[in-house]
Amino acid sequence: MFNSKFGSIPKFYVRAPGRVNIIGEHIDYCGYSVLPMAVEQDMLIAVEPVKTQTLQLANTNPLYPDFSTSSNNIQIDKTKPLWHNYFLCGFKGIQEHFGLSNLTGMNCLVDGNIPPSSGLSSSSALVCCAGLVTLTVLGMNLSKVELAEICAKSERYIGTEGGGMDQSISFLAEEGTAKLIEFSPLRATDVKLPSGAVFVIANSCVEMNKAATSHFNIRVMECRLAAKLLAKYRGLQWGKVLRLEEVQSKLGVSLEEMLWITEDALHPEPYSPEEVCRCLGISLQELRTQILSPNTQDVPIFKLYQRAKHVYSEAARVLQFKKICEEAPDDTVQLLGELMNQSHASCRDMYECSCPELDQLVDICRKFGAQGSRLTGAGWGGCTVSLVPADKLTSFLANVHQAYYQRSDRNLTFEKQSLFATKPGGGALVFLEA
Ligand code: ADP
Ligand code: NG1
Repeated sequence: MFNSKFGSIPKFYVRAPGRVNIIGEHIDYCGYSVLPMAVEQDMLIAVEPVKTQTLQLANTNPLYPDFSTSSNNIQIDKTKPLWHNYFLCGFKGIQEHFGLSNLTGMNCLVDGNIPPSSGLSSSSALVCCAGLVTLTVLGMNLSKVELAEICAKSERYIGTEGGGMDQSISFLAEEGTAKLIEFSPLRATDVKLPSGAVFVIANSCVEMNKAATSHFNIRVMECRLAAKLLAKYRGLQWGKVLRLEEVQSKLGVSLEEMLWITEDALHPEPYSPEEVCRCLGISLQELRTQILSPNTQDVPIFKLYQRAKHVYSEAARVLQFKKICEEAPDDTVQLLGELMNQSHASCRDMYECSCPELDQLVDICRKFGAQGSRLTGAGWGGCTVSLVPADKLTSFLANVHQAYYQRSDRNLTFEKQSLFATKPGGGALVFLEA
């Protein structure tokens, strides 16, 4: 296909994987650690550097049209998350890191098999893959941590205010182990998953593109406002506080204490923008221009109590999950499953990032033998991850297939990528011709 598109052959190939987040949802952008693993599915790009300053992109999937631009005038349209814009995020991130305004051109053919908009990070895999392609064309070197940080920052050019989980695991993943990803400074620690059980991904087949809606950024902004109100309540300099984790570290208290402080400082009724302004002593204009993102300026209510409660409790569950994996008691699988179930309940009730199909799929997975099941990734659609005892795997897959995917009222086209067991996969790689 490369040959028929560009009339030449690729000089090298780059792959970057998607991921499944086992536990720790919507807390990376609040500064808290998360526990993902890379999946086998990935983005693969065939590349030929060229002497002209033209960047030509093609895709093996006809859903994604060809695109061409000058490599020294990269424009990323935040209002339309077209596929090539994700490539441009990675490209621009590396270009800016090295302070280059003129880059050589390249021909690229992209091939991806991560289900899009399903919580398995197809977008970040594309951004990371494009970043590594650009680095390789330039003949420069960066550490995996630097690459992950650059790509996390540059994916925000698409308009979403994500944390760094997806880009970090795409670069730092290693086959056979999940990772605890910690931020500021970014680091990844192996987490040995229990033997005797497998993680199964099931796609609800409801797609949710983060950049095309404001759901995701509203949550980021609610957490930001909650952090500011909590900081102000406890007499901290709240102006520069952006993340809930900063409040905890500045106060030097435990996550459990942060839950009590949230109870005291915030009320469960939604906050209007006017009330937020009164609490912080700022004008509506300041709230809009100095705190909120462009696509959240007209949000009528903010649920600060619920979001903060989710974040602090989910951050604690991640640490408990890791501890149980390390200590490996006899009932490890049951204990991990309970934490996953609690995580789903908190995502559904406090963070409101589930949807009826995901809730139903989680129930079906539990009914047919999962010790724990939860939505994974941003939510509002996409996939669930379930912890299933290995001896129940075959019957689990058959029963879930029948109960969720074969219902005539659902009209789903079931594909192999919709329901599968997964193991921790390796991170991004460059394949050079010998
Ligand atoms: P995810 O949770 O998978 O990261 P997003 O909604 O953030 O979902 O991003 C999905 C977008 O990523 C798609 O709309 C598309 O623009 C891009 N994308 C995903 N897979 C591919 C692919 N194989 N080729 C090109 N672009 C892709
Ligand atoms: P996905 O599942 O790729 O939409 C998003 C964010 C993550 C994280 C999760 C929720 C991006 C690129 N990714 O992931 O950083 O916040 O949601 O845990 O914004």
